[in-house]
Amino acid sequence: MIFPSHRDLGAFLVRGMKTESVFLQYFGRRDGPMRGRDGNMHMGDWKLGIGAFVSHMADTIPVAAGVALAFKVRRQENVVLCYFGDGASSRGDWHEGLNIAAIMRLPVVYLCVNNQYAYSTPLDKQMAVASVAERAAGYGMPVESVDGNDAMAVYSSTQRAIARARGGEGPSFIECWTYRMTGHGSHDDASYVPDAFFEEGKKKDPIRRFSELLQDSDVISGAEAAAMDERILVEVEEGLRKGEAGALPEGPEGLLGVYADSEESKA
Ligand SMILES: Cc1ncc(C[n+]2csc(CCOP(=O)(O)OP(=O)(O)O)c2C)c(N)n1
Repeated sequence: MIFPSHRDLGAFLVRGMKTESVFLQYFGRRDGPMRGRDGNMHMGDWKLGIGAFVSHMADTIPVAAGVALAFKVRRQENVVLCYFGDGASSRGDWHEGLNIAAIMRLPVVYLCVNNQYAYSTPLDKQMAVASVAERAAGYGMPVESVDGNDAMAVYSSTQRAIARARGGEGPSFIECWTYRMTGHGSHDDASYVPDAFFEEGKKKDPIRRFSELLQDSDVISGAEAAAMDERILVEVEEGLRKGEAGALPEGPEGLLGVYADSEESKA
């Protein structure tokens, strides 16, 4: 089960969410994953094993521990993979969640997307230690720091952490160092970020690097990579069209599932 956050669109897609569902969600349409009742990125799909987050901050950290506890009590082999940003690690619920997961040796992998800014706050202005991993290590779990722009490094580290969780060794923490290549959102011109940061990030572009790796190791050819880019563009255009064409929820539908006694929760 995964609990992605607002920078983890790739995780939603890999887990099986359709591109068109993402657009339906962004446009607040009734056929989107949250049926037009929640913010653009606040989406999940229980059937796909994707938990929705309440805020961008650390609220899913203890929830992930709770789901992992359920897996453990039921003796299921499942593992929870929980994503968050560096800024989330400055919130109280982050610390409480990691602590309980460590004490109870729960099968959860905490994955920090450390893009070195929390909104406009650089790392050294939100923590007196040099990394989020140092915070996690203090709760007594194995930590790994990886180049978050190296797909294979992230994959290997995650596989090791999942194996530990399945083997009953409890939670792990992975810090993926990366770059946020824009402002926090479209309203933010990122004028507080030095140019050198973006230049460094550009050199380490994870998509280009992974594509080159696949081509250099003869997994795909240059022509196949180009065809894949084309296919993705078509899929995005189609998703956008379907998203825009979707119907909005009718007034009363907006309340379905919101309260415990609503029709949807009874069903
Ligand atoms: C409870 C709550 N507090 C504040 C916000 C506003 N907010 C959204 S994202 C964010 C910063 C997140 O920082 P980080 O976890 O580092 O992720 P980033 O967006 O930098 O990748 C803040 C303060 C919020 N959405 N919810």
